[in-house]
Amino acid sequence: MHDVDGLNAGYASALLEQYLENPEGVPSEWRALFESGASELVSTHPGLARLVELLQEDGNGHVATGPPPPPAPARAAHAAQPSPVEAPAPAEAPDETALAAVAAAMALVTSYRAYGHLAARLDPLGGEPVGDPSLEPERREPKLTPELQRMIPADILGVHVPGETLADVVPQLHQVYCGTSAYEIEHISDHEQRVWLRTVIESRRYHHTLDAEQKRRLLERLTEVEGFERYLRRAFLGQKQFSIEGLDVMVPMLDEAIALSAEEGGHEVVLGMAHRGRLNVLAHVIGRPYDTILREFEGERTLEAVVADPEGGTGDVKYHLGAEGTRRTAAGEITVTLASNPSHLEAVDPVVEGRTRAEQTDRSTRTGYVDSSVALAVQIHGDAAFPAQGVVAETLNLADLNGYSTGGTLHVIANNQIGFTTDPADARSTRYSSDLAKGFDLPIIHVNADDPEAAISAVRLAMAFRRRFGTDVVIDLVGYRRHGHNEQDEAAYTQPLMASRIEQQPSVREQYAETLVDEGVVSQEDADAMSARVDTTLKEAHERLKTTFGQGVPAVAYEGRIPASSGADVVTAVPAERLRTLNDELLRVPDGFTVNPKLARQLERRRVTLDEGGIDWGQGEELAFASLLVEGIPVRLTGQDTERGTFSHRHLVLHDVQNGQAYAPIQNLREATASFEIHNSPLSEEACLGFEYGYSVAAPEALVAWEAQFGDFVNGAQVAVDQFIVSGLSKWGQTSRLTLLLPHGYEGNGPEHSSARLERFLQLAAQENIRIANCTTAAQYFHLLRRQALDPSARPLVVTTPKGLLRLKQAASALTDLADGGFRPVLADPAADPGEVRRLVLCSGKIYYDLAGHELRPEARSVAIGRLEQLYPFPVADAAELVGSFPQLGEVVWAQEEPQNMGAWRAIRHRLEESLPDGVRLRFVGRPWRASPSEGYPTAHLREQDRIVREALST
Ligand SMILES: Cc1ncc(C[n+]2csc(CCOP(=O)(O)OP(=O)(O)O)c2C)c(N)n1
Repeated sequence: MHDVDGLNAGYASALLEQYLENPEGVPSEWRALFESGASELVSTHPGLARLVELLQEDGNGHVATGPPPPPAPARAAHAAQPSPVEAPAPAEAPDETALAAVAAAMALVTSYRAYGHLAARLDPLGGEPVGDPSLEPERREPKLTPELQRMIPADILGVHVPGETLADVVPQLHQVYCGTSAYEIEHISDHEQRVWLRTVIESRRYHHTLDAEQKRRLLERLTEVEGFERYLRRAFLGQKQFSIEGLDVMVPMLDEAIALSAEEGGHEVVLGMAHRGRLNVLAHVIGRPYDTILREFEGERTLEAVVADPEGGTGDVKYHLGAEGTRRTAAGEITVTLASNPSHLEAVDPVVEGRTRAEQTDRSTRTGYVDSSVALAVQIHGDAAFPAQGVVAETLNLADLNGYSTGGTLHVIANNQIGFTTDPADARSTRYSSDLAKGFDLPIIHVNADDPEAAISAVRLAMAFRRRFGTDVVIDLVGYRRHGHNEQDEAAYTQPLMASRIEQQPSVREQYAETLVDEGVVSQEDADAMSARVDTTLKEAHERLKTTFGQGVPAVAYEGRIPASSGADVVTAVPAERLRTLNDELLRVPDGFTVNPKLARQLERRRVTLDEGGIDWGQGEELAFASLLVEGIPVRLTGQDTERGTFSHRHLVLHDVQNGQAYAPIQNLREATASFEIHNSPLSEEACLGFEYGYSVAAPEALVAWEAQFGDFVNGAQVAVDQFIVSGLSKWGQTSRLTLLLPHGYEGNGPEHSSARLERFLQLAAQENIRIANCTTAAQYFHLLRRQALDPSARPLVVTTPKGLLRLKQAASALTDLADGGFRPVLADPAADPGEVRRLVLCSGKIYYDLAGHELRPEARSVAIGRLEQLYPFPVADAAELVGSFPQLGEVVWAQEEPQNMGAWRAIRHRLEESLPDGVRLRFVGRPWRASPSEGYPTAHLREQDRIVREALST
């Protein structure tokens, strides 16, 4: 039996607590002790011994038990009944009674920690909390009557609130866990995090007590926030402003997060948010002058105020625009960036993470050095959007991954208890908007938005948690929406009771002013004067603005806008000697590192290809990357299974067969002066592509590439493509050199492993917003990648990449192809005799090899086969030159594998027509109009492929 002589009270109570939480979690001898009887334990613990004495004095140790009262009725629509209270059987002997009472007390403490939030006063509109029977001492078994509570010593309970006995502790726990702040922490699987959170929450370590000056400043801030919205509403009746009112405290909360980030040495805060309160954040958190915002409102009324975009962009509505500002804090200056975002709620989440990660990464080192204290990501979510938009979950899943972590994001749910006109009961299947975050082990702090001091404390706790554990944390800021969804909506149509309740609700500024007047911190006159000052400032800014009308408005200079270029002047060839050196290094592993022998044989082939030819796709790619690294251009490549490559063609990361250790020769090039980041991504498209977009925007000097497993899957990231990649330049003047690698080609693998939906990218291409290429040789790919990295004009690039061609001999290249020349947007037919050619078959991508290798090809001497390697911007001059090089030309055939309603045809048909000399016909050959991209049966595929090629070549 266990020797309990050395038993220490704290240890015993910790074990008992653990035992009550999870009996299997304590050592077996202790379990036996707890289960077998209490006397030994009681005799060793002074607190327990004292309790036994008290019980004995109280009358033989009998504790009132009796049947538990009936459960409280559920008061919320989706109130789930908590698990029944478990308590030990009634005890007779004082020892056992003592232990049972302590167990009940501990279970009560545990309930406060786990379910206290259910009884918290979180709703500023006074909604009653659902409560929980497990929080009621008298429903415990044995009943924790006030008398018994006074007998149970606090020190045995492992709590961090002050008090001598349970009777002192209960109200303290109630205040901590059921006040205007509440916590969900008990789901966290990391014991250290759980214990840390309990300790700091109960000891109120981050509970911020403001001095008089701080209170006054907070009131001033709330006055500015409210005054701004009120002024806009008065001056621009009915214009959309998506007022923050009801969640006003969000602004001082952001102030606090920014100040704390600066204190921790941060130099940037990257903020993502939707429409709600955005103008207020722009004005007060980013520091955009009032007149610039007022100008946009005026712009809706008078063209005089409109800023024409000099480069033909569409611009965007004012509550989507990003901005950057510098904030002065006690710890120094810090940059605050608000990311531009589309209407698509939460789509900006991964973009913010990518931007933050780029800010945190030093790209001058081999693998990139990430310091998460440098930048902080802050995401503000809507309460309807957070649980319902899948990209939120995808983004949360990035948080702790090697290639994606930003060391903890501060999430704030701007919870106004409504989504447009939709009530929570129709918006989510969970109790709280924040519940998704529980699955990611994140602590959740709920706070009533009408208690500004509690809201500030929530930020302090959240930031301390981030600093300590480097993981995400969620604040669910529970407020309301003072007006309709926007200023044109009438909330009373759909939520009449809530709307009339809100009408009665004094604003947070009014309430706080009253509190401070009561506390003697400010006088009512002071508080009124604050409001008047804010109003005057806005009026004056507005008047000043009006005097500028008609004077010609200076055009907004879009930061980062770089005019497009053809990239023709960029030198992409690399001297042969340098390529040889790099190639040798790419094949080098440290002594003692054992490469898989089968793979080693494949890699060895790469040694001879520089002399003998046969540089394949993977080798061309790694030589492009390596050559950039020694030129000081950082590269980041991510995607599903990208380290090896979906088609096992890349192998940039090797794994020692003996010990599994990974080694990437490309991260160990002697002369590299920039980082090579490579990561297998999680199985997400939307968040991963959004992340890389954000990264590429913040790292304009780097080549950032994202690879789809198959191109077909990129449409899972369609929002990132439509709303950011192709339109960001036009809307926000924001572009990048993000590169999408999309495996594409008809090889009989069915409707979902054939098409990257080239047609969609072509449809979205305009005003030189992106580049689209579909190249056919390793050398073309090599030059394309280098051009993309080196072109001073940045644009996203979409590359449809091959599968079968990865190893096709004819698609491989020789060293001279890399060492000379550059990317060619059009490839002519080397075998054709121009004088003889009557038909030009033009195609793009893999079908070229089907045509060139077909049995009919040698006979078809009047046919030339040209390749369009760049589809957008359409190479007008090169295409015209090719067409014009055949004097006898009678027709041009556009041949494609894709159905007629897909592929490149419909987007480039007019381009081809424009390039045709008089009398030359244009004809389409390919799959007919189809609802699905390709056949599901390999034999049907082969037949169709053969038909297309025959039709193109038959004369
Ligand atoms: C992906 C997407 N679907 C639908 C909408 C249309 N919409 C705009 S605001 C809104 C309600 C959002 O509610 P919530 O997330 O709670 O934010 P709130 O407006 O209440 O601040 C909806 C459905 C949208 N913007 N984005």
